[in-house]
Amino acid sequence: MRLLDQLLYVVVAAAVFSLPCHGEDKCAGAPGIPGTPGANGLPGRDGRDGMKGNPGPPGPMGPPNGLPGAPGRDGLPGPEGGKGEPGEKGDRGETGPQGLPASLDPEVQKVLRHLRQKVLRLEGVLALERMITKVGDKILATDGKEVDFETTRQTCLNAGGSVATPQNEAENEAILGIVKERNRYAYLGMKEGPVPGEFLYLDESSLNYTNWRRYEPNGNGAENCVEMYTDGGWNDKKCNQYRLTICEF
Ligand code: MAN
Ligand code: CA
Repeated sequence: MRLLDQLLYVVVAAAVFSLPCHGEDKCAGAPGIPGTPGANGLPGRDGRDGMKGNPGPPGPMGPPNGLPGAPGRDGLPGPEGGKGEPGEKGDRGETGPQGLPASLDPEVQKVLRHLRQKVLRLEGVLALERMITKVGDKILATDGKEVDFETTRQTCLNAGGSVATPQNEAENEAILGIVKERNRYAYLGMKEGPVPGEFLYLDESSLNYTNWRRYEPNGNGAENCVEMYTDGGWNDKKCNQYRLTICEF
């Protein structure tokens, strides 16, 4: 390319040399010979780095008996394990928000009305079948068995009640109804206390109603239990007799 430039130069110069002077007063002199081309400039700056090449092929296999390679990566997680032992009981939580008192809660009252109605219906059925006797807030019932006093006490306790204990005339009459119906004497829920002739309820409190038969109690410490006769009168009696079990609930 540079050679071509020089050649062009020479040709142009020759053409200019050969130009005739067209009879003017003054004629321009012939142009001079162009000077020699200057020396080459300094080399340019280095270009920018090229892009990173692709990774090279794997290297050749190492010699046998070489050192073991680094451990491989972790495998996939295994299946879920079984349920663990229950943890310890946590701390008690904070107190919840204050609710309405049950007496003012219409929902609670509605449930209670329904429950009371159901219980009354069931009691009606049981009374009709003569399985229970209602007197005041008490319910009386017998299993028809005749056993000693301790067994009577245990039977009533196991049933969630206690030995029938007349505390007023109405209760005495209600128990009497069962005694007459079965035509069997029954032990009552009372026992002789430390003072002979003084009888107490089974919780050891004093009697607030009595219906002793004439001349009773007469055991004077030898008859520690109380039975009801078929006329409703009471007699102090030994505790090992077999008497009709009547419980109250
Ligand atoms: C028997 C017993 C006594 C009772 C008298 C009444 O001896 O039952 O407890 O007092 O009869 O006559
Ligand atoms: Ca007696």
